Amino acid sequence: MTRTLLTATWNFGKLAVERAWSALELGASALDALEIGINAVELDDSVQSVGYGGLPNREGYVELDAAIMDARGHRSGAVAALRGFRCPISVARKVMEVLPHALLVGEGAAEFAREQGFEEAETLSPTASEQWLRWRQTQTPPADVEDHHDTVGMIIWTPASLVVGCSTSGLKWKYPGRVGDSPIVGAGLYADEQVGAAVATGNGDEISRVVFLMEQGRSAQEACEEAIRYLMRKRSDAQGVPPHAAVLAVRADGDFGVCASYAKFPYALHEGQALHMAEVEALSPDGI
Ligand code: SD4
Repeated sequence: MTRTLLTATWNFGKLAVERAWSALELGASALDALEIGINAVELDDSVQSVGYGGLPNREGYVELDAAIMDARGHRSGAVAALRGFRCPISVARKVMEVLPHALLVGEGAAEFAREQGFEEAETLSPTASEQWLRWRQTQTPPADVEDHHDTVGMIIWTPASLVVGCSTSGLKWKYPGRVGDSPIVGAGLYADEQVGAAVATGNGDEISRVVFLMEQGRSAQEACEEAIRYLMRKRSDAQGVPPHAAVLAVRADGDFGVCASYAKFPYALHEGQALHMAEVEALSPDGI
């Protein structure tokens, strides 16, 4: 296979990259491989922050956000607060492919998914339901993402294609209708054929206040650091503690970058030879 790069967020990024890589080896397009990789995490009920198995909102409903972008043609599609479908990335892809719209939310997104023949299914797993019932006894305020952050975000680059996607159940116990950064093009993800692609994970209420830009001439690493530095500068609290956020980026020429506002952000990287798991340290607050 020609030079290829696949990268995905968090430890479950390994599963996404493995599945996507296998699909590419069998001749799948980058877009198909991306969907297959993300679907694997969405359907894994042990992942409590993505798809089936994700923790619900405060009323006990799982509301899923996902987005996909194909740099070629600068096309994108997204769904937010989608209930009743386990694979929101697939619905987001359909939005991109068949609608003249970029983002569908709530009941409109569900209606579209039904129309497109997606199967409705229970999205609240027994384990997530138990945890929600336990939380309901105490009703502690909706947690920050510190103990619950984990959007699956993936980028696939080949000399002929550049695609990016992400999928999440968002913050646990969130207010119904809350939408984070993930399905917002320019916040949760972005791709441009001439520039590159980026995908974020972390506290989406903070990330969505930042627009990730990879300017031509910067390395992917410099672009990631600039985005995280900007977030740390603008959104750190009075004690100087920054919001949790991390970003992966691949420039149009295949140059890779990663940066996080906190230590030990794990990600998966496959550059055509072997799959590596790695962890990045927090960006130093010096000079932000
Ligand atoms: C959100 N960014 O909905 C997502 C949550 C997340 O890792 O954890 N990302 O805010």
